[in-house]
Amino acid sequence: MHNNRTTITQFIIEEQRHIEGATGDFTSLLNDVVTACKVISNLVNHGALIGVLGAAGTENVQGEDQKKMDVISNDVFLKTNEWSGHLAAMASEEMDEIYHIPSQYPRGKYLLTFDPLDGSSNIDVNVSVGTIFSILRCKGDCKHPTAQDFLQAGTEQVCAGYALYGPSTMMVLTTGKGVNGFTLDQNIGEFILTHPNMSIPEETSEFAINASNSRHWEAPVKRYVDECLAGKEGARGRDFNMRWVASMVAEVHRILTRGGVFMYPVDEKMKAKGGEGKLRLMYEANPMSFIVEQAGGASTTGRERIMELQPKELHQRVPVVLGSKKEVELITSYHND
Ligand code: AHM
Ligand code: MG
Repeated sequence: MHNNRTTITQFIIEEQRHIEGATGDFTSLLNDVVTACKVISNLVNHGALIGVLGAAGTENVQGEDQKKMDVISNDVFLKTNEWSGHLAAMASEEMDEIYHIPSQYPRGKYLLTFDPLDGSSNIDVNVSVGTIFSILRCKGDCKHPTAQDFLQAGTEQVCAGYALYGPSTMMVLTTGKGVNGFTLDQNIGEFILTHPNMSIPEETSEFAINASNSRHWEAPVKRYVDECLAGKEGARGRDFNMRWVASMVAEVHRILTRGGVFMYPVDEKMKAKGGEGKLRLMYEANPMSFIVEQAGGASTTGRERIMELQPKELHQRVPVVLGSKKEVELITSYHND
């Protein structure tokens, strides 16, 4: 039974064989990203036993308190990926500026962006967290990259993926040819293909939104949620279920598994402060949109397709509505009414 299992390495190499002119650089880069996620998975698993829970006592560029594991996982990602020669630079939710590859290592043609520990408010309560990453091509001067080189629309992504540190550790990936899920076999230290060709059902009766913000919501969001809550007796004519894990990776994984819609919209409170949303375009919204679209779902800001946005700055935030296609289209139509 164990002989015909496909490891993630085998899967990536076999995919590469179909790409004319592929040098193996991308395959090797992706392998390092996988290794970084395995290291983070191991740290998260050991938690309090190795003293990695709790606050770091620092803030990130957005003024959010960092957890110890935010800082540690960021470092794991940098150290695991800086030496290979495949990257021109990296950018992370947890770092103010882009990370230049140290001078002792060669520089390559790819850019890596990541949220090393998404949903980290969950880490101390032992609820699922994850890592989100995206790979872009460096189109400028790869020897001297700047933040500007990262400002590419989501449609330019070469690869996006996430690792989910839940009851089991999973890796879900797309390179633009569908979405595949792998489960970490802890005994052999390899991700095994367990969820080939993941696809999101078009329709759903499950939504996810942080309802504690409801008094600040814009009218279209209120309308959608009210109609869901009205259930069978309301405009939708059926009952809806609600979930909120506060861990985008876990929410997207649920949607890839059984459908649903996830929203972190812009609201009046954010707008009053000049804000445009909570989630970050480069580290969260774009990679997740790529995955969701590749699985047959849709992803918008409520108004426009996220993947087509031209990023203005590295740490830009955007409203996010993603998941089952028909529901996302409905919510988007309410905004554009
Ligand atoms: P983080 O990257 O700092 O962990 O924040 C992003 C997270 C998402 O995973 C999640 O969807 C959202 O923030 C939860 O926000 P809230 O605490 O407002 O419910
Ligand atoms: Mg995050």
